[in-house]
Amino acid sequence: MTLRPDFRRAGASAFSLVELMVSATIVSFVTVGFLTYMRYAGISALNVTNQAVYNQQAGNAATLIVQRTRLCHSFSVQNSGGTLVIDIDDDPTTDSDGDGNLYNDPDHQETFQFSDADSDPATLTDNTLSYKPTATATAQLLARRISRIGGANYFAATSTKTVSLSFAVSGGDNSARGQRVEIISSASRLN
Ligand SMILES: [Ca+2]
Ligand SMILES: [Ca+2]
Ligand SMILES: [Ca+2]
Repeated sequence: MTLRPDFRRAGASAFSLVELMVSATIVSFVTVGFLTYMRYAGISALNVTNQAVYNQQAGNAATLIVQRTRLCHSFSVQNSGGTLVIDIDDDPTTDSDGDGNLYNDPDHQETFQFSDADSDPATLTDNTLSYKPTATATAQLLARRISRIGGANYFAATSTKTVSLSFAVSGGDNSARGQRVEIISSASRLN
């Protein structure tokens, strides 16, 4: 007896149309799953990057306010807590106001100001924090999309030496999801 391979059965065991359709469906599911993962991984990475930017922006602004306030010899909170004006003595060897104190001269003023052009706190686009290094200097933008934290004023003098600081910077001006960083701090003058 001679044994021969069954080529007819071998041909019948190749992929059928149904098997091809099932495998194609599985490949489609895997592809869609991978693309979905990549999309949300990209969004997540973007959110992390944006949050870092907001953190840095808010932190830098707060640090500048604290550092400059430490150097002033007096300050005033104006505009219902929206403006902080600090008085700086530029020359400790000169008593420019002639009162016998070398360190209390109003040689120049610096201004930190929270602005809301449309007077609507809910529209964040025009809510800004700016800094003027002198009374006549052009205002520098420190942060955008500012809002209050609760009902607290941005600035509040807690004593003649210390001013409290409270503000939030929110995201949302691009495709990333809404993010927010809150700054609650205080600044004290050393002079
Ligand atoms: Ca002086
Ligand atoms: Ca003086
Ligand atoms: Ca507004």
